[in-house]
Amino acid sequence: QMSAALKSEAAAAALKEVRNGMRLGIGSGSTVNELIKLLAKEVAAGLDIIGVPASEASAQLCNQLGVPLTTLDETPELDLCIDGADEIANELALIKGGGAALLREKIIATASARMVVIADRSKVVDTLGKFPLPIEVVQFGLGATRVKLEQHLKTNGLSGELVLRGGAEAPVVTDNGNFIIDAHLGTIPDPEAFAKGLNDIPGVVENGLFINLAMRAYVAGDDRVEIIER
Ligand code: DER
Repeated sequence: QMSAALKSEAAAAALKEVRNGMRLGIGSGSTVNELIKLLAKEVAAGLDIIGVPASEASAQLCNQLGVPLTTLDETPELDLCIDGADEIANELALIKGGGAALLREKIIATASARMVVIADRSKVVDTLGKFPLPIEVVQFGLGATRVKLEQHLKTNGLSGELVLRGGAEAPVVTDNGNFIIDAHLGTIPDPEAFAKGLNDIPGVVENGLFINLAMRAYVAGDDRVEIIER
C-alpha cells in the first residue's frame, strides 16, 4: 500500500497539466483524494477549473475542500481526466474498480479528451490480472449472469473464482445501485480479447479493464515520479 506522500507526489506531477478554464474529470480512490487536496489549494490560490467527480466519495471531498463541481449533463465534454489505477500494464492497459467506482470512472474517462493515471510503482505489472477484475453487474438475475460469466472465462481460456464483493449477506452496492463481481483470474494475457463480448452479457453493466484510454501515467517511486507514455 503506497504512502500518502507518494500518492501526493504522483498527484502533484499530474496537476502540472491542469490549466485555467479546464473542465476536469476527477476519478476516485485514495490517490485521487490527494489530488483533490492539492487541487483545492490551487483553487484557493485562484485556479479557475470545474470538475466532474467519479464517485460520491470524491464529490464529498471536493465539496468539503471547495473544488467547484459540475455534472456531465451540464458539461458533457471534459478536457482532462486524472484517475488512479489498481494495475498498470504495457500500453497503459489498466485494471480499475478496486473502489467500486469503475462505471462512473469509465464514463468520465471516455468523456475526456485526455486521461492520465496517478499511482505508485506497486501498481505497475507485466501482465494484468493478479488484482481481481471488478465487473459491475445489475442485481437482478445475478445467478444467471454468473453462469454467463463462467462461460466467458472458459471461452477465453481463463478460469478463476467469481466473488460477489461484500458477500451474499452484505453485498457492496455501487453509487449506481449495482453489485460488483470480482473475477480472480490470476492473469489476463489478452485483456482486449477478454473485454470483447464481456459487456454483451445482459446483466453486465461495465468492467474494470481500461484499454486504450490512459495516455500517460505518473508513477511515484521512492526517489522520483516516473512518466509512462502510451
Ligand atoms: O477504484 C478505482 O478505480 C481507483 O481509482 C483505484 O483504481 C485506485 O485506488 P487507490 O488510488 O486508492 O489505490
